[in-house]
Amino acid sequence: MKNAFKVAVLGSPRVGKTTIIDEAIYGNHYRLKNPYEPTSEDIYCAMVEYDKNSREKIFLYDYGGMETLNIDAIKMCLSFCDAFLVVFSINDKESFMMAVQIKKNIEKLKDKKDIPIVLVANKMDKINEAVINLEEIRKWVAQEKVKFIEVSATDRKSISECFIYLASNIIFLSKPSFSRKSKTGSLQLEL
Ligand SMILES: Nc1nc2c(ncn2[C@@H]2O[C@H](COP(=O)(O)OP(=O)(O)OP(=O)(O)O)[C@@H](O)[C@H]2O)c(=O)[nH]1
Ligand SMILES: [Mg+2]
Repeated sequence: MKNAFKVAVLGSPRVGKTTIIDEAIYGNHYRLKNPYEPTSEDIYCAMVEYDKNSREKIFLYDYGGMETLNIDAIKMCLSFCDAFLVVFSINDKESFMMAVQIKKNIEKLKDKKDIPIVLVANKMDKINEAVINLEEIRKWVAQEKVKFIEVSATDRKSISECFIYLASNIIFLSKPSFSRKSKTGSLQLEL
């Protein structure tokens, strides 16, 4: 088994990619309380413990939001990543269109590589401002056989579902808990 798994986090600007990662790892609401800071590119390292004696590293590649579809970036991620988190925000219709384009292009360009894609609908706490029909999206993803998770970065439990799915699909986790650590923080997630 490989000793480091790599997950690319893609989507439009401002959909909450960095906040989701930050809240999962640090849980300090920093990005929820402070002004928005666009990402250029950051890499987070999480240590996944899947039983007492076994652990795996996951690297999360947090890219700046795509204003327009960036095929080269998708190709570059496909060349080294094991999975994708594709994020959109439920109060931003364009971000959903972008997420669909990203997903389609990953599937088109992935060749025969088996690569999990998690489509993440973020900002569920802003359901009153939703501009997309979630019911239609749920039906669509069921046909597409893509994993779809509805989260709010304000709700750490919902976010953990993304990482639980990734862990169990990339690392084939079968044990009931894992911890993740980064340069400056750590987190225990109960599965
Ligand atoms: N209410 C609410 N605000 C959120 C949520 N997630 C992120 N935000 C806010 O949305 C803004 C953008 O979040 P970021 O995490 O910086 O978005 P991003 O996708 O990383 O943006 P780029 O780095 O530009 O691509 C910030 O002001 C966050 O506080 C959420 O679930 N609910
Ligand atoms: Mg960001």
